[in-house]
Amino acid sequence: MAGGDEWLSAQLKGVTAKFEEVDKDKNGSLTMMEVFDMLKAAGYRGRQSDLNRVFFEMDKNNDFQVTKEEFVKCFEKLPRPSRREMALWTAFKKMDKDGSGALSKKELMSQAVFMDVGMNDEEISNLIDYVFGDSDGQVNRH
Ligand SMILES: [Ca+2]
Ligand SMILES: [Ca+2]
Repeated sequence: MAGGDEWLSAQLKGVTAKFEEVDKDKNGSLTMMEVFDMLKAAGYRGRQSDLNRVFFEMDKNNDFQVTKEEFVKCFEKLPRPSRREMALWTAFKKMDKDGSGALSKKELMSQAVFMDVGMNDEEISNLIDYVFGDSDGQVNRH
């Protein structure tokens, strides 16, 4: 599937789940429902058809189960900026406790500098702009 990996990386932006946490019934593989729950818990608001597609992109051998191997492979493919983006999303979700979906960029940066992402303030600022879009200093969840 051409461009599938890039598309998948974009869909999984903000997902930081561990396989063991996603595998709710601890049977060593993920069902479609378990994958959907993971995405929704991460704030994913895609259409059902996109959720389906995420699952099948992860399920490489099409047996309707995502094994740990398939899961890990999928996340290993995420390029490094996506991992940084994920760290930002995690910080964003932590701070946005009231679920308003908006934080000031300054607030987000004050949180971000405490994270071990190996970036200076300017890089973090640029990344925030890249991930969330710069809208007059307010950061809004998509
Ligand atoms: Ca399971
Ligand atoms: Ca599979």
